[in-house]
Amino acid sequence: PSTSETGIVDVIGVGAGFSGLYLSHRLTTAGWTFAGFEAGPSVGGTWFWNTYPGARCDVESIYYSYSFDEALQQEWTWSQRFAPQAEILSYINHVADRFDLRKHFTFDTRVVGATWNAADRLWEVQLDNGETRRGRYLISGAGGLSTPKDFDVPGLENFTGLQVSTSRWNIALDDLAGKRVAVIGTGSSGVQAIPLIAEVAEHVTVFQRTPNYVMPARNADLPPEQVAAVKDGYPAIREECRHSPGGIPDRPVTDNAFDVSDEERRRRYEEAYERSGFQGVGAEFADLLTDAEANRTASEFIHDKIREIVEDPATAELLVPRYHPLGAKRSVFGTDYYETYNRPNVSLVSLRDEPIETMTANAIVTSKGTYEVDAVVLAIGFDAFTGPLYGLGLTGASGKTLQETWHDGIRTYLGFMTTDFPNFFMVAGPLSPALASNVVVTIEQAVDWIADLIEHARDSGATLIEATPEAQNAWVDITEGTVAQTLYATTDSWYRGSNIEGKPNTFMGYVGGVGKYRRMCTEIAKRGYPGVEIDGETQSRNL
Ligand code: NA7
Repeated sequence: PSTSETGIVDVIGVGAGFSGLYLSHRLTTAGWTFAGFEAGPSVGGTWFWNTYPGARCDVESIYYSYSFDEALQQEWTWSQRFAPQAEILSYINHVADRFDLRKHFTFDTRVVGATWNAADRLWEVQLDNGETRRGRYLISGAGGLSTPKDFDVPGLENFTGLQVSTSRWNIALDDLAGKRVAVIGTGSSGVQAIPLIAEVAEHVTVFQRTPNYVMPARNADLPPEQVAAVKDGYPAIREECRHSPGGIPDRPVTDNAFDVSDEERRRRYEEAYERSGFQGVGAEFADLLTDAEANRTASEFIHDKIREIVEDPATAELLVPRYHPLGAKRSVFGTDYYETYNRPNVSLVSLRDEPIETMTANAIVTSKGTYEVDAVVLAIGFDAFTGPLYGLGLTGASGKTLQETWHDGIRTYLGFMTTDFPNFFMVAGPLSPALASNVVVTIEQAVDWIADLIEHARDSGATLIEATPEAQNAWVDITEGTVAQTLYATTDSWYRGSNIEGKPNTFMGYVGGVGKYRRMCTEIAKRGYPGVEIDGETQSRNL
């Protein structure tokens, strides 16, 4: 039925970033009616909002891009190994124009509520403009890192100087020129921004809570020969990414850290450090993410690099990441990050030694001192995965909200669905490989799998799809069992919600690899969707 006849659209989509745009393309091509809503004024999602200085993706652009259209990947040319935010955003705009996708979305409009109407088998979706829309299916492409964490710095409301956050950057870098700037937070965002802010500011004081392992990104212009070779080989390269552990071409290693001599290990780490990226030091031996002693060799290699680069020994010791093993929290890739601490106008405050007590109109007050500043840059991270999903205000079949349903832990089937929320799907949702992969690969696979499932239902005239609790429990066991074998299990991080007070302690990703995950999902589809109830009929219960 067309929307105009019934007021019911087949699919309501949330978000016009990498997920929502491909979703709109895939579904409308297959004949579904689709109404997308995007909170921002334009396409881009994460790459629309995160415009802070130095913002770029740390997955190489030749891989961090869509693979669904051969002509698109032949025509688009990336300028750098790690394209800056502005270039990724123009790519997304190019895709939106090329496939005429903007017409599927209403911009500046946020989904703020969604209630399952069991009698009519549809979602009633409330928008922040007061309207309600009705859709058979509701599919979230709201992103994993799209809800900024609350600004939980004590006394921030007292500060009257310039205040800006990396995730909603709305000033020019030059607005910080000649100013005394505080940067709070040293995750990927802070690490990318700090060196550039230091170039214009009078002084930068970095307030660091937990030091991270920052490895040199080694960004560079892409030579035309490499671009040509990649384009020639694109279909094969994309296929390799889809079946790889991380969504980038695999660099298989089979030997363990202690299989080689100390000297040989060091030589290998040096080489890996030059190569950089997710296949750098943290991936040089097979057991680095599973064996703490093996990991220590890689972690200490980075510790030594920091001590070599940073001239002031006291500052170097504060920057040495000693609270977690390399890779157990998101690794960070930077450009001149540690070198920046050798500048006379940059200083470091360790919040572990002197926590922030409050702020005044023009200063940050720690337990040990008062730091007068003209501007505060917050780089304090996101309420990952659940932030954007809870923001949709979902109420499921039993009348409970998603937040209530997941109160004791996040539960999904394959990251796509969650029991009690029929006809609701997530692209790159929690317990999918999203957080441990080149997310564009995970997004395309999710959209294709969800589209195939709803087409399968349509073919048999079915209108109700829900994951069974048994299948969901089995998937949660698989994700937990997989992560338990790794050092991720030993470390607090946004990966498991530890950065948000009161958030359930669930590791939010499947870390068994995108290739293995894809095989499981494909097999499930082939076998007629065991674990999924279609029109009240449970498909075979074996996972
Ligand atoms: P992250 O990686 O969550 O980093 C946030 C940083 O801010 C981290 O250093 C935090 O320290 C620090 N933080 C958070 N809250 C506070 C408060 N209240 N006071 C002081 N310091 C604080 O976010 P990013 O935006 O950098 O990166 C997110 C992801 O984007 C990244 O992992 C990539 O996947 C891309 P903590 O470590 O919690 O002690």
